[in-house]
Amino acid sequence: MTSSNDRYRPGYHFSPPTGWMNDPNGLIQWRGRYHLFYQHNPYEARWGFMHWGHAVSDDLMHWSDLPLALAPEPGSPREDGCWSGVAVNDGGIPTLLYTEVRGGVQLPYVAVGSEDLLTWTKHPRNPVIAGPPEGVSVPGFRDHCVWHEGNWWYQIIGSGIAGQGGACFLYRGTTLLEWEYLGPLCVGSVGENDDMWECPDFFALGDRHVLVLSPLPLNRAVYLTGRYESHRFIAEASGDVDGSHDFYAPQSFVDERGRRIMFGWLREARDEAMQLAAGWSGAMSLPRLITPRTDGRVGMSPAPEIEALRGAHISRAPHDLSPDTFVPIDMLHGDMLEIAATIDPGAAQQVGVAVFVSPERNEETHIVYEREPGRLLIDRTRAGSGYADSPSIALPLDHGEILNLRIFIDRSIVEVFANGHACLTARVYPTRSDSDGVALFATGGTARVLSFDAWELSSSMHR
Ligand code: DQQ
Repeated sequence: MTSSNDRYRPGYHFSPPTGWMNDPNGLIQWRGRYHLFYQHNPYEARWGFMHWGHAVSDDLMHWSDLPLALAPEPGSPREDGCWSGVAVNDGGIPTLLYTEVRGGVQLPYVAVGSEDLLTWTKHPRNPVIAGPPEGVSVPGFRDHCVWHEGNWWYQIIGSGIAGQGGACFLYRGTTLLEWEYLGPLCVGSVGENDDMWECPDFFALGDRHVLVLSPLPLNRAVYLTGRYESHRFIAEASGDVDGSHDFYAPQSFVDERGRRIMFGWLREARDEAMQLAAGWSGAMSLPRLITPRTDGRVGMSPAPEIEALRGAHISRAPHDLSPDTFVPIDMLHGDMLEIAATIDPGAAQQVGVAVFVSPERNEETHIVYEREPGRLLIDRTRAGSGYADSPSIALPLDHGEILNLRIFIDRSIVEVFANGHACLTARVYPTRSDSDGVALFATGGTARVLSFDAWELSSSMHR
């Protein structure tokens, strides 16, 4: 199989031209155009020999591949290379801050770009920080978030402190080449027994600050919200960026319109042999708008640019869903769809949408709201050939609150946005060519569908 004829290759979520992709890196809008860099092994669909891949878009949706941006030193072992980092505008000079791994040692590096962002030169003064803070035993020292405030550049680097949990170390400098250590921005556990906080992303949102983390061994993305005072972050609340392990290592940036936009890595949920045979691995989430909310949660919704991909449309008038019914939506078939539904769960214990449904229902994937315990889940136990579990996220609805779903399916991706704040993603691999139906269902009581719209979405990859 080549990478181009794989039925699981997404049509409108970005995936690498060939080989392996993981974390989004260096997200920036530069001279009007959106640039997406990413962790990339161009040689095979497996992690290693890490380069930075590069793609560009005018609208966050249609991406064109550009030449590799960063490469490991020639002859490097698999574990060495150019790991995650960010892009900043340093007084008009595009600059990357990232982790270069040499001989297994993780080092903060700077690379300076040409005006067109096509050529990157590793700075002769690298590494710009010699190593982790003195006297601290750390499991890793990698991944960067950099911002400008007053006359200073600040950056945090992901790490951990033995016996205390994950950690972000905070630095400050007048240039991007010299950094003074200020202490830990934050230390602790978000999951159980956090060891290492990967890919920290720290920003102001409304009247609070948000620290997005990818902690190990939890291995999925979470956020803390709280106060940033005297170079310390005091967490007051937490939440999931996405309920699934299939979404990891997100990074956000602010575009020229002032919108905070996040991408995350959608890793595969099929075994390595299948990824190697397919010749590609990994996709990006849709761009997510990150917004403040009055309930303390972090708001997340798909960037409206997705609507430009909409084609044929169907809708259904409001109607009841009787208990224990499964109602196929006639005329709605496909593997690249957007579905928008508002549903009053009423007396139902479960209500939801089934996608990738085969005619005899021996393959199907369910997106389910469960009243008790108040959660959204994606049941992929009969989805096809990939992992057969049911990732979930808490979604407690207040009395009378309406379930508001935006569901995006894209060949092997199900990405769900619920009620403006709960996101849940799953990779699925239906095996039958006719697993393309959509249905509504309810159990345990009657629910009412208040609105139902679906669109075919077109492909957005320029290759
Ligand atoms: N991936 C990168 C690291 C990061 C991890 C290496 C998260 O920089 O910590 O590919 O997926």
